[in-house]
Amino acid sequence: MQLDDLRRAFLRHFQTDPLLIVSPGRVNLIGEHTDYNEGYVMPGAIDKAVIVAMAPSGSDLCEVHALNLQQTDRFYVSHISQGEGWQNYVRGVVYFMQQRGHAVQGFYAMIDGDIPMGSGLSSSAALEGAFSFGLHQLFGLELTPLEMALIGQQAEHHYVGVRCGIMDQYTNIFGRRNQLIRLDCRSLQHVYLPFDFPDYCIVLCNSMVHHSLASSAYNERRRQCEEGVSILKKYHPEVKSLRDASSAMLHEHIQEIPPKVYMRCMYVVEENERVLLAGSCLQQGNLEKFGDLMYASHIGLQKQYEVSCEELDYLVELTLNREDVIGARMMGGGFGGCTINIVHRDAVDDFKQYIVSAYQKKFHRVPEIYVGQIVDGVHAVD
Ligand code: GAF
Repeated sequence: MQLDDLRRAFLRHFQTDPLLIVSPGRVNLIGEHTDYNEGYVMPGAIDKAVIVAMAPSGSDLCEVHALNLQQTDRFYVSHISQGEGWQNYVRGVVYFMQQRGHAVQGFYAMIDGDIPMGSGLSSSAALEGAFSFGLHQLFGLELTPLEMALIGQQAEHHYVGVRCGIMDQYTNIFGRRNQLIRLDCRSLQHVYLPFDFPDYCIVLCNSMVHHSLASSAYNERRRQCEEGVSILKKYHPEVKSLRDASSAMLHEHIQEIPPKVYMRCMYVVEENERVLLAGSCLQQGNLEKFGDLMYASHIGLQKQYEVSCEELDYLVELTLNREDVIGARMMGGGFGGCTINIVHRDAVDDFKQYIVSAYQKKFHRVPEIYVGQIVDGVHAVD
């Protein structure tokens, strides 16, 4: 549904003109599972978005329609409790806005958009961002952009139950057209790095699988990283998170660190180094080297962090003998969703056909392929 259709549907249903919010999903070029280890990431907002129409209800009531799912949620700002599924992204945001002292009032909302769910493009952060930004606009609240991102993350931790890092919410708020965000997840400071290569584009291959263990495995990885830190800390008190660890330190304590935990931690330490290197490659225009780092990241996610799956591995493997692909890797939390690829612009059509036919032959499932543009973060439209 386009914005104008959403505006009309809202007007028909609620008899009032809405504020319209466009809230993008994200891609991440490199730096996976580093955010909750206070490390580095390199994401950007993409041109697939959640769109939300909203207006004050004039009372305590919040009524939210999810058009794609044909579901409605109703709750009162004075009595917010956990709901089910997608409802928690909205309820959680409203709850934590209030907790931070912002006077949110009742509202009507309609949600639509084109971010495929479970694709690893973070439709959840887009939904959170749409509401934290939208309600801030609607009620003239005084939230800083960083606070909006943190509210989304709190909703995710305490209402949804995934102990995610800050990357997705941050990107949704701070995204900027044709720029990647190199974010330091400890200081929450970022620099923008131009990603504007006329000959290359970002292509996403959606495996169309979403394994159900994703959120429990995510929390387990996080716990394993914390276990690694608690062992290193005994000998290196300066280690507050894996951001402060080195491969030499890990190696030094290999006897004491359980093997799985060791592998997870080593991956994170190496991935942080890759992000920093990848930033220099971008600044020097060295896409070849950048692509090599993407492949190395995938191998780490597959073999050390063990968050990939057969389908994602195959999608990456398919690119290895193609000269028109600079780099490819699984993206996001893992266990399904998309791979991200940097592909020569002239070869995109051929690349699509090749991937679709090979993947379909092997898994009897048609992957969806998107060419992504890096766009601005969440914003209101007229
Ligand atoms: C998910 C999480 F939400 C992010 O915070 C991040 O950890 C990512 O997985 C893995 O890099 O998208």
